[in-house]
Amino acid sequence: MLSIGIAGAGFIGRVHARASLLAGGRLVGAADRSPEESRAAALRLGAEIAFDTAEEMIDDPGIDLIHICTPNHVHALLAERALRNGKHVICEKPLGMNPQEAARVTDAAAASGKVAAVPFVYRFHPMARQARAMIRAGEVGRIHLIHGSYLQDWLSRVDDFNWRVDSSTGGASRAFADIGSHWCDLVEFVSGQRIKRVWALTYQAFAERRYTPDATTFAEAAAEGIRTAVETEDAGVVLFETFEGSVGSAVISQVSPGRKNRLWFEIDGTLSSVVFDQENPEHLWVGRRERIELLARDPMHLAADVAPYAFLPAGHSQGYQDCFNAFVADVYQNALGGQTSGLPVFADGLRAVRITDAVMQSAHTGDWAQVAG
Ligand code: SOE
Repeated sequence: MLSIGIAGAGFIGRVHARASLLAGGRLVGAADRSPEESRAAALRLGAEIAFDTAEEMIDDPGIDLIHICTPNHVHALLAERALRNGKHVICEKPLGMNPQEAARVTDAAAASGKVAAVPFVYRFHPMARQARAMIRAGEVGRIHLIHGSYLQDWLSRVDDFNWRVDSSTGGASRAFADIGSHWCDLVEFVSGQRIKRVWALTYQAFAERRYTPDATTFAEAAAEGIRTAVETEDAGVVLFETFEGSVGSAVISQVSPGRKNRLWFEIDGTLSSVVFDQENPEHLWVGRRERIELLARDPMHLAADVAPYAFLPAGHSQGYQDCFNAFVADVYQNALGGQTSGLPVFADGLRAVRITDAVMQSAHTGDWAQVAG
């Protein structure tokens, strides 16, 4: 049994905690922004010990694996410290505030021999993996186009608040670093292709937002907040070309009313097209000249290496938390010496930071930007 520590107890920290418990982790420690918030976090997550600081928890020899669920600006710092202390690490994206930081922590992970993963959990939707299996089996043919969007609306009002809006805690990019990274990771994982270069525009819905860094609720922020200039983007539109010669586009937005967590892609090939919608993950749309099919997630009819991720019978829907549960279970299995397929590791986290960096470069220069590495 792995002894676990979770740094950060917001929405995603709670998702990690549930997944960890289900994966057989012993939730030994929790840490948050202050000793009193750590005590509240330990209670909320069901951890045995509330550590005054994340650093203290990471240094504790009784902990085997750290989940880093803090604001972005300390991800690399805490991940490097955990690796130096001989811990396995799950670090939320982005892996670093820039490619240099992300590369440094990726190198540290490689040198450590520890499991170091990033929760690109949409890889664990069975029907996304089924699309990948169909592509690998040649059923889609040569890929022409990869396109889609990832749309949310939780920042669509001027008074919506989150630490991600502030570049000092979230980084230079917000919408693309936060969710465009998921979209790119998923379509590269499913298609087996890699983005070579990008041309991008970013968009800001509001030049100012009313928020205060210490507010913990939207209402608080809106009531007490002051109008502050916003440096990060609310949306982005990206064109891209892959090394394999396909072309594609993506619209990334956190200001699209009514879209809650709508990651959607279509991959069109010489033989067929496949469409996956994260908000309706129980099906995969498959288009052919002669007919259209809607494949249901049925463990009896999935590719052999996909079926294990469809752990409920057809009609018993699997969703977002199930993806996290499968991801954490695979990380723990690897940490205990096992082997799994398709685990998103720090090298994938570095790739996401490099793609984000190219998008921001292109948006700034107005030219195409090559994706490093
Ligand atoms: C907010 O945009 C968020 O929670 C992201 O941070 C997650 O990575 C994404 O999976 C859902 O939306």
